[in-house]
Amino acid sequence: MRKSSLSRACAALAAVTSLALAATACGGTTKEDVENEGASAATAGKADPNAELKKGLTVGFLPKQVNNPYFTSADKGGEAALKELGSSYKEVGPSSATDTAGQVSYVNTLTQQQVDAMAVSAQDPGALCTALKQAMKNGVKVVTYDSDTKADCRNAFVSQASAEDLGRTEVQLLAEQIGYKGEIAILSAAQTATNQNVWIDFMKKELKDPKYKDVKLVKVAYGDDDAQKSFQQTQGLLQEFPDLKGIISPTTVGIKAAAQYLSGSKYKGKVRLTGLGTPNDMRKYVKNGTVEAFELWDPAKLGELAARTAVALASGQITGKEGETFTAGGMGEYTIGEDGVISLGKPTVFDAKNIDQFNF
Ligand code: RAM
Repeated sequence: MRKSSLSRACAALAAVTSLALAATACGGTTKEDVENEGASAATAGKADPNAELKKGLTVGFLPKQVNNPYFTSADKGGEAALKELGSSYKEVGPSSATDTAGQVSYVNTLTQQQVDAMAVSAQDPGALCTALKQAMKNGVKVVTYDSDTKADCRNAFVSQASAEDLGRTEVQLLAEQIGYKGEIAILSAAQTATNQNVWIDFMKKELKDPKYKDVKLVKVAYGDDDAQKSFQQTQGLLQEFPDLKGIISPTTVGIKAAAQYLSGSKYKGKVRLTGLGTPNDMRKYVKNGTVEAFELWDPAKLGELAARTAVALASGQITGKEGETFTAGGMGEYTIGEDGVISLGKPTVFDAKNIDQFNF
């Protein structure tokens, strides 16, 4: 789908003014029309697997949070891939992982700037929908990566790994370490975060297995991907539940802050900690005995796949429909799954034996 200069102007207008005003100037489109049409825009057109990859595109990355090292690595992976493909990269985004209004205005800004595609990690599943649908309606391809929105609010979601695998394996890792007995807690990111909430649902499902009958989940705390808040929440968990045996923190910011707290406390090595962290953040806590094992995928590969997906969409090779396939450069061939989900692969479990082989 090509952008007409009128639709580009309208997108710009919608982005800088209220939607209602833009709607009047652009032929009476209402907010509801945008919401309804977004769904068809998400799957419009036919894929041409032989289409050449376009060059000279601009892809905007909008992470949950710009000052988070996890997203710095992810977005650098996207930037390198775009450079290799002859396209341009830009990054915008809020500094807090709980600034959904900020994310909405960044989506509008990217639409207004007429990028060809955007890669977004959503802080909240629903909050960005109207803005993302407006973007798609104006011919901007929308890829979510890391944290999804609703399926009809984007063209495709590049997922780090199966959400079910991630949720279940984190419980398995912790249960083994505490001998399948005792109280556990979860230290999550923002309360609205799509990715963490899906993983936590699978953790709860895993805990229903009779083998965990002596394991009790006592609380889910939220550190908002803020180092200080996550540190304080860990401290609070130990105060509230002095018998706590373990914590799962499915966020790179949370697990690092929890490890920092535990390693300087009397709980070091006694209260077990696992979850999702980067090897570079966690190395010292594995070496000093605070953490035994945790997991993650390579964030740079996730960013690279998001960029390659964005370019394949903008080139018409794929539309985001289940069953379509495309070659993501050196990463090989990917097939789009149910609901437009593309899965990067399996996460890696890090422990004292292998952690020094990784540098991210
Ligand atoms: C934090 C963010 C991100 C998540 C990782 C594991 O950096 O919450 O969304 O995927 O942790």
